[in-house]
Amino acid sequence: MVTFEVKDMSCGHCVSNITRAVMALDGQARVDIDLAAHRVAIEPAAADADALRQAIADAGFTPVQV
Ligand SMILES: [Cu+2]
Repeated sequence: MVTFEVKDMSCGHCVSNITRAVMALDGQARVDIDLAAHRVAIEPAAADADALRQAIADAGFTPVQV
């Protein structure tokens, strides 16, 4: 499990953008997002933590691994 705090994730649109970015990188990943807590928890199938962080950053967000 790889968990990020994403403080600039603020609405459902952000949630779907982040989910799409992660799934584009790793189509078998499980993504669990808690919008209120600004937490993105990912159970990757193939991608490593740094690739996941980069994919979320490329989608326009600021992920910090926790
Ligand atoms: Cu948003």
